[in-house]
Amino acid sequence: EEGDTLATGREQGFLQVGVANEPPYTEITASGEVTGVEPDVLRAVLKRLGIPEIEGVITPYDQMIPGLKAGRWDVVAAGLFMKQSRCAEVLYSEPDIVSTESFGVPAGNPKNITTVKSVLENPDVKVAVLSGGFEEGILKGANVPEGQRVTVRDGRSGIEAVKAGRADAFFLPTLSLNELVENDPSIEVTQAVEDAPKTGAGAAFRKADTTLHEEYNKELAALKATPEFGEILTKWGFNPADVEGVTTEELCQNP
Ligand code: 6CS
Repeated sequence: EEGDTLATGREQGFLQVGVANEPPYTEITASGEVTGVEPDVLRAVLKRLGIPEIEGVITPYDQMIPGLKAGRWDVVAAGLFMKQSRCAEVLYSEPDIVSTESFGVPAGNPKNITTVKSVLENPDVKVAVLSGGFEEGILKGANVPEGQRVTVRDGRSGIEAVKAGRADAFFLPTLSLNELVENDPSIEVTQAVEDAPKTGAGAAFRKADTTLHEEYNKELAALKATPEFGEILTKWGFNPADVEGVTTEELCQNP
């Protein structure tokens, strides 16, 4: 079975992909279509590899790598941001997006939460994060005490935690927060957090899938050279220039 996922995908005509439902990174439409910037880039690259379809499996961020390793899906395309511990467990493609983090806070930002440092400096502040998410890792890495962290299961629950006063802020990617509070003037989204690491992602494969990984990177590079790549990113609100020149090697150094 080692490294045969590319062959299997070509035979069956699809791969199973671990996704969240967190627009604009991932979005499952009412009709069940798997979309969002990451599945759309994945689909475009897999087409070039002779795999016409993808089948999405929705899963929390903390289950994406365990499920990939256990064979519950063949690839993760969810904006699973690269960092040392994750890079040690999967084979990441070259990055297809680079983005930013923000805090979702009550309008007016009464506790003035703008940076990780501002959370550390105010022990009264509680911040909601997704369980096992990149943002939880940032807070842990900065030694933000456990009592200042509130774990939530998805984007909706994070916003609810802030609205109910169980948390003073929700730490999540800027674009995800923007989507969540689009029609909700009671929550505002801060500027990009300056002291957060660079949030870049690509497709994540099993370590044994070296052929798929290699072929994927070739076709991703080819796709990046066409207008289609920029069109996919801008459609979802990402700037294609942000990923230019950024490498997996660099992003995998994130703590
Ligand atoms: O990589 C992660 O864990 C994070 N990625 C996204 C796109 N949203 C939240 C999650 O924590």
